[in-house]
Order: sequence, then structure tokens, then C-alpha cells
Amino acid sequence: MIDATFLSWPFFEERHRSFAEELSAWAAHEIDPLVDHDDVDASCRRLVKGLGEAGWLRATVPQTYGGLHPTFDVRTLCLARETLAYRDGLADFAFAMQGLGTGPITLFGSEDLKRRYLPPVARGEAIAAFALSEPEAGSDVAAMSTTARPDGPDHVRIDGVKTWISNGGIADHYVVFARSGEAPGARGLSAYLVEADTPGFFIDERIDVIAPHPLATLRFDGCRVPLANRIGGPGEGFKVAMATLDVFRSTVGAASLGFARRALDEALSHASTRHLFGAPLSDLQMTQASLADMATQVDSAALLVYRAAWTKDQGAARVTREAAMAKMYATEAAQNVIDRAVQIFGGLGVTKGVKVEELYREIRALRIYEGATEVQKIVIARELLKTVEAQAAGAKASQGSRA
Ligand code: COS
Repeated sequence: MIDATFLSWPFFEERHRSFAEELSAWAAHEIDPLVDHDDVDASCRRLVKGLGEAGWLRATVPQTYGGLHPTFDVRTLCLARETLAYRDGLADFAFAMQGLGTGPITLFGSEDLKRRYLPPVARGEAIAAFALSEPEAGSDVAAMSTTARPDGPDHVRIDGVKTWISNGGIADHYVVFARSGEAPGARGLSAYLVEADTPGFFIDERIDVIAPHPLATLRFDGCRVPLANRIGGPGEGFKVAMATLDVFRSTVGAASLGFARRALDEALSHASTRHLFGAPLSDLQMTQASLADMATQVDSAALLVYRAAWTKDQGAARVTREAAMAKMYATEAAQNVIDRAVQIFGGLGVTKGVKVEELYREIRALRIYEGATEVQKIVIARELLKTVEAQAAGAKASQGSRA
């Protein structure tokens, strides 16, 4: 039983409701045969192909380049991630990376880059990746040390290491952020599209994690990339990364929501059928209290996620605060909901092959990637303080003009 009552909330239009219902029906039958968690590379390739052939990846690129909507419709992206995550973490991952891995091109790319790279991603014929993190620069993006130096009039030469890169090893192309040197810190970065077969690009190692998915450390060793592959202007890489994360952070919240809803449904069904002390587990008030807390956290997370998505879709230039709140709250809440579901399952909850055990492993990374909870707190607080500073500056200016 999937609770889809939230689709009648005012954040959504009819096209969102039909998208979610149709995807949910497709996912219920089509995902399982594509997934083998012991072979994540092959599974992701099959998932990208399957999602592409069925048309779902069209939500990850704009209409002009084979997509669904004129530009990102963040509510659709969130509904897709929530629906897919409810079924399987790898299906959500395969979908999400097509969007994140081309998000910078959609938002800042040249017409030529858009025409070359977006349509194959929407059809599921090419796999995309987003390479930002480095061994010494994950949360502190501006500290990155990968360099992009001029190499002749039309090229740059990229040198450095990127790590924790999703789809690393199976992607056809990567958006790579590097220090191009226009200024120190955040103002001296640029973004480039690098094809996986470019000489000087290497997969150094594959990384095995608690909920396996394709992940790798990348090395760039004199990797020569045409200047025409730069995404956005010189020195605009930080802005490109942050604006892309403003869109995709809400969708990480949505994926967490899918995991949490699934955990709640599993817990409800188990508590109603498992007997303890001569009655269903659900008769115990302690179980009921847990279920009530879980459901409230699920709805709160949904409200924050779809508030952020709706705000962006209304044309807001920045949704930094809303997206950070959605990502932070939904991932933390999902961890809590899933942990409680495991507790309700007892010994079964930590048994391999049981869905809540899988969810327990799946959720953990989402509290870290695309900006850890601690980073979201910094982002939210800064946005709040900016308003206070702006008000203070406004008051000072009006005092000055009266004097
Ligand atoms: N959209 C557009 N521009 C943005 C932006 C956004 N969301 N956020 C910041 N910028 C701009 C700022 O306006 C600023 O521009 P000006 O210099 O012209 O004023 C510039 O970018 C630098 O911003 P800031 O001073 O806030 O940079 P910091 O280095 O202090 O940023 C945080 C710190 C922590 C906020 C940032 O590094 C961050 O979000 N880190 C987490 C990154 C992450 O998600 N990593 C995981 C890897 S991806 S899986």
C-alpha cells in the first residue's frame, strides 16, 4: 500500500499526479528484473537503458534536447526520485546521476554542449557523472586543488584527483571542476565536460561502500580538454556547482523520503501481522508511538521537499535555504524512520535480504553526499544572517538619507 494522498497537496498539478502514478506502476513491475545488487555496474547500465527506453529520463533534461519540460521541473525530479527510491536505491541512483551529471550543462552549457550531450542522456544511451569532491576538498569546495591550465590557444590541461565520484568507472562523460586560477578560492574555479576516453583520464580505484553503487577515484594526468568544453564562464565553476546543487539537493531529500515511506509501510505491515504477547505488535502503545512519530517525520519531510521544489519551479532565482532545509531534514528524518522500522522488525530487521536492512544501509550516505548535514546547517544559517545584514544595511542607508 503506497500512501499517495500527498499528491493532492497544492504543490502539484495534474501532470505531476499522472507522472507519479504512471512511474509508480512502471516501477512496481520493471525495476526488480533489472537489478542485481551483487553486480552494480551491470545493474546501473541496465537501469539507465530501461529508464531511458521507457521515457523516464526525459525528466532530467530540457524539452529542446529531448526532455519533458522547458527547463528543470524540480517537482517532477523529486517525484521520480521518491518513487524510484521506494522500490530500489540503485534505480533512484541511476536516474538521479543522469540529472546531476548533466545539470551544469542544462543550466550553464553552450548550445553545442547541450545538443551533443543532453539527448543521449535522456534516451539512456550515455551515462553521466559529476566530479566535484577531492580527497582534501569535499565540504570545502573552494579548497580544491585539481588544476586546469591553458595548453595552447584552444585547450586546457587538467591535473589532479577526484574521489567519491558516483558512476565513476561506468560513465561516458564527467563534469569536472578544477582550479583555473582567475582568482584565489571560490572565484578561481571552472567546470569542464570530460569524455571518459580522453587521454590522461584514469580510474584510479573503485570504492566499495555499505550500499554498493558505482563509485570511484579519478585521476587526471595532463588530460587535455578543448576550451569549448568549459561549462559557464572562466572562474564561474563554483557558481555552476552551487546552482546545480540548489536544484539537486531537494531531490536527495526526495530520495530519502522514498526510503522513509517504504520503511514506514514495511513497519506497518509487519506490526499488524506479527504477534507478540498474544496480540499483534501494533496493539502495543510503544509500537503505536513509534509509528506515529515515523509518519509525522515522513509528512514533515515531504512538506519541506515539495516546498523547496515548488518554490524553484515558481521561478525563484535561488532556493539555497529551502533546498538545504529539505535535504538536511529529509535525510536525517529518513535515517530515524528506518532505524525505528528496523527496531520494530527486531532480529529480522538486521537480517540480510530483508528490505529494512537494505534501507538501513542505503540511507546512510545521503546524510553525507551533496553537502553533509553540517554543511546544510552552515548554508541555512548564512542565508538567515544575510537577511539580518541586509535589513541593517537598509536601515543605515535610510538613516543616512534622512540626515
Ligand atoms: N548559487 C549561486 N551562487 C552561489 C551559491 C548558490 N547556491 N552559493 C554561493 N554562491 C556564490 C556566492 O554568491 C559567492 O559569490 P560572490 O563571491 O560573487 O559573492 C561565491 O559563490 C562563493 O560563495 P561562499 O562565499 O558562500 O563560498 P564558501 O566557500 O564559503 O562556501 C559552502 C561554503 C560550505 C557553502 C560550500 O562550499 C558548500 O556548499 N559546500 C558543500 C559542497 C558539497 O555539496 N559537496 C559535496 C560534493 S557533491 S556530491
